[in-house]
Amino acid sequence: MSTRFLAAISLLLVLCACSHKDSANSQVGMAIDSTNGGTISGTVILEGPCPAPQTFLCGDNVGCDRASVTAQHWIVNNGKVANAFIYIKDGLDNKKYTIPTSPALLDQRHCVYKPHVMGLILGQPLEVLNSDSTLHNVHLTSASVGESFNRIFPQGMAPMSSHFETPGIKTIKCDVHGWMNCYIGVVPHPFFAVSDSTGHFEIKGVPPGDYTLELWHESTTGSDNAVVETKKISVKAKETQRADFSITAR
Ligand SMILES: [Cu+2]
Repeated sequence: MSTRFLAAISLLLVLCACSHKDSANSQVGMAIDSTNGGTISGTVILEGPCPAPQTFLCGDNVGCDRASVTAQHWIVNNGKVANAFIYIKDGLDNKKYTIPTSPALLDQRHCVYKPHVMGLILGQPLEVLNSDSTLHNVHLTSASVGESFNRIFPQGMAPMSSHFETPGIKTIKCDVHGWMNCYIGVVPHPFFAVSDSTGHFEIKGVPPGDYTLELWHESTTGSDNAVVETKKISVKAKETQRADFSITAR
């Protein structure tokens, strides 16, 4: 066996080993550094009037197990806004983070989606359930080309599993019950949060650095008219950086 042949085989083995290692890394990705990472913490505050809640009568939809539904467009308590989606928009470069294999869960219960606003990491599975004794459909309406779906969801059907191909705010509707909608923020990293009923949100384990933070909140007139606010933020290791948002409803 010639020296040149052995050298070629050795080179091939090294290349194979390297490509295997890269492939493994891209699947695993980075974990959140909960020890040295910083925290972004804030409150979402409503400036100005709150849109009046819209109530829909369930009528013949006995499977909803309720008489009426109040739309979840603006949930505001003492001037603090729930259901705002806050995430790091820029500054993480191309860091790849571990994608959870456990699905993010979206339920249909009493003819509303629970949760109304949620986030997941791009590539993470989405599992949709139907806890109602009635028919729904799950209609993804604001998605990239080739990503939309519209699936019938009868009572008792097994959970539906899906995933997203692109980042962005996705809108899901039920065409059977016109008031049913929800939003899923899909981002390529784990640094996102949804404000709670007190308007509070917190994003932990953020690597030290300078970022653009973005807030998204639905409007009463559709996802094309959503409230979007950005702010620059500097995160330091092990410290909490305050990032309050004041938004106006529409
Ligand atoms: Cu429905």
